[in-house]
Amino acid sequence: MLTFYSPAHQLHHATELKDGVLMPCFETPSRAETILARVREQGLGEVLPPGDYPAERYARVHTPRYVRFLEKAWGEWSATGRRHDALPLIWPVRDMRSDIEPEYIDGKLGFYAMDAGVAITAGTWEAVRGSANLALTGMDRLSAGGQDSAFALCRPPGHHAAAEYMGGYCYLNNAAIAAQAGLDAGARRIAILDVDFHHGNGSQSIFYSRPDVLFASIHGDPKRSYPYFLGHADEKGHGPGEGFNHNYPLPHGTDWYGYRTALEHAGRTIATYAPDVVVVSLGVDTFKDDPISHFKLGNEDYLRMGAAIAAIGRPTLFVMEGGYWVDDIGVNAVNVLSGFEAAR
Ligand code: SP5
Ligand code: ZN
Repeated sequence: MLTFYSPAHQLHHATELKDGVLMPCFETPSRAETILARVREQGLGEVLPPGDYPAERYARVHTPRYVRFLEKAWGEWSATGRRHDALPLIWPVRDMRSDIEPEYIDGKLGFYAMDAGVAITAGTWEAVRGSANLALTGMDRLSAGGQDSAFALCRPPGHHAAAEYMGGYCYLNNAAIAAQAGLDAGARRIAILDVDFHHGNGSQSIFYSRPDVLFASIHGDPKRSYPYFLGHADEKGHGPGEGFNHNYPLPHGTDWYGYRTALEHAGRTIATYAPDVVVVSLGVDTFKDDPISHFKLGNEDYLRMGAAIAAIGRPTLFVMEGGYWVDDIGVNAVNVLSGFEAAR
């Protein structure tokens, strides 16, 4: 399997507000480096750089004003004399306005964010573009034919980012950008299978009213888990998208036996949809030792997960999302890919 990787991710190394304290982000550069080392150690296949793409490609699923904000945010923040990471501190809720973009950077940060886990630093935009370009390059290789799978080693992750907001360590939605690129290259239908511990609220939101991208997500029940406000089982899609959104919220403590049932159901739903490509939002924060999550998968379960994804039987693009127990992140992520290949 081809892996797409760029060292640009190292330019993004941020802080987050957690447990009421500003601390180093769980989402660290060492995550991607550990996965890359494991890809090489296991001889998964060639490691290739991303192509370059204009920002218009991101604006196929994000609004142009949001993409512009991401590009300019650090410059606007640092022009006010501040040198530490830019973090939002006020958010528009319920009945506040979302039509008028604030002019001042402090207002913009909150306007375009869902939480305080998305610091913007001097290198964030370069890293974020690089990450999205990896997903685009992977999809382009699948669309060109000759490959039936690829791995975009994306960092920062993407699935919490929606058309017009960032959140949960995510800025551009790499999986959604790739899915749209597949359609733009001629695919009729794409399915996104999201196996990250957290609900992929951004991906769901982007495609909620569309029948050409089916979204299926297996995740910690939002009644008790981040992102709390989306990801319930009754969210089925809207209008022409009705019936093309499938959520599988599972309780804290879920192990492989509980997980497998949901994964097989999601797999059958996707196989019936018969997409031209499956995009897997590959988070391995379902691991038993993950510091911020609550499932109980073990190392070998990721081989089984890969085999279950292979059973869907469609060309597949894996896009890296979360996973914060860095000691095992390489083993677990690559186990999914090896399990997939072994079952093909
Ligand atoms: C891509 C991805 O996996 N994003 C996850 C973002 C989760 N952010 C909020 C986590 C809050 C966890 N709080 C637990 C504190 C443990 N001391
Ligand atoms: Zn996650």
